Amino acid sequence: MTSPTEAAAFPSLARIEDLVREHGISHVSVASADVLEDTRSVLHRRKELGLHDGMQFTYRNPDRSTDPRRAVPDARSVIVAARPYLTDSEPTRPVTGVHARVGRYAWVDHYEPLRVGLRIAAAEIQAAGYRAAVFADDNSLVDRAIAQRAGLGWFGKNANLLLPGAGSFFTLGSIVTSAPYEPNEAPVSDGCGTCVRCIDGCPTGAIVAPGVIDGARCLSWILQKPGPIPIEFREAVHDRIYGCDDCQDVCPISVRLGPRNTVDLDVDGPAVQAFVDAIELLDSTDETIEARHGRWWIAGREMRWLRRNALVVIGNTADPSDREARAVLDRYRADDDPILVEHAVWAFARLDERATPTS
Ligand code: B12
Ligand code: SF4
Ligand code: SF4
Repeated sequence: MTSPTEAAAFPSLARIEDLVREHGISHVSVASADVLEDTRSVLHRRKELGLHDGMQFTYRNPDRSTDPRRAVPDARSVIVAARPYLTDSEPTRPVTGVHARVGRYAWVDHYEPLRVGLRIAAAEIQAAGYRAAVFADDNSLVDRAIAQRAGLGWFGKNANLLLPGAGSFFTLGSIVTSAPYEPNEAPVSDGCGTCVRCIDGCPTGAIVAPGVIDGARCLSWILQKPGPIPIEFREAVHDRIYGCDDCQDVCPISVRLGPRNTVDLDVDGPAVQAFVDAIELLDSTDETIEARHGRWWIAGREMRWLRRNALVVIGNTADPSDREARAVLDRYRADDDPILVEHAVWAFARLDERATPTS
């Protein structure tokens, strides 16, 4: 690595924008690499209050995940990027069988093209003699906070970063670099106003204050974390197996403006996992499940947690007279795994309850 005085001119921001656009990245801006002090305090405070519900990620080491210079010691700036994941059309829901729903952000791997685009740009910065490291959905940096500092958007009451004129259906990533890009930190003013639709629309009441998520109530985390799904949230899981979109699907800004920024995706193509056949998953080996869904974040990479979710989906959504569904639940009532047994028993009882609705 050469010293900055020996280094060649680093690529302009316009050049970076051109490079990453080919990978679907639509928004780019720059933040300083200073410590994210406010976010550090928020992480510590939420840990103290237990709102992280044991989550690690950026909570594991808040002092590290809020300091870009822990990742790149002589970092001067952070180039922040956003890539849309909303699609122009909705995938077709299969009409037969019991199908579990996947959150939009996980229909395909949207992080990989974001990282690929950023790595190509980082390579040009490195070629000019500077350090540059790419982070996206990594434990090393709080992506929303650095993007907010770079003026890419504002924190919605649903905690997501909303981009002006575009909404929140974006993944975020960055290049932490020793190159001194000029920060563009003009703050974006709050666009939520008096709206509270996401707070009212969250099926579990997980948005406990504007911008504050209680991890223990958030279905997105409940479906990833280890252990039994708390009984009080099982009906709210409804047909979800991974991810939850409700607080964005009810957001008038994201719904109205999101379609201006979409990703090119054949939603009914073989690469897209928008629906998962719950019975087929429960009949599959761990190896098969991992081959299909291993890119998802599942606690300990243990496929039993996806089986657990699939059992709850069957209880909530299968036709109570569906023999195949009852047969698979029966098999799981005799499983070796006590957590799966308990979820199968619950699902069976839920089917019975749904078969005899109270007047
Ligand atoms: C842990 C994590 C989760 C956890 C916890 C989420 C959470 N809200 O913290 C779980 C598993 C629940 C989760 C769910 C989801 N996640 Co997530 N997740 C992360 C991860 C790894 C860390 C987030 C983090 O540090 N949280 C800690 C807290 C402190 O941050 P925060 O909630 O954002 O808090 C900020 C606001 O509260 C704000 N704030 C403080 N005070 C106030 C006051 C007011 C009034 C307001 C409005 C705001 C505000 O400042 C805080 C600090 O910056 C990031 C990737 C990364 N490395 O950053 C992705 C990330 C945040 N997730 C992402 C996505 C897409 C999702 C889901 C939409 C996926 C899904 N469909 O299920 C949901 C959305 C749930 C939600 N409403 O937040 C994207 C968000 C993109 C965006 N446009 O915002 C990220 C950035 C990944 C990425 N690189 O693209 N996620
Ligand atoms: S992701 Fe779902 S459960 Fe979590 S806050 Fe949003 S609506 Fe609520
Ligand atoms: S639903 Fe309303 S309050 Fe929530 S993020 Fe969207 S605009 Fe803001």
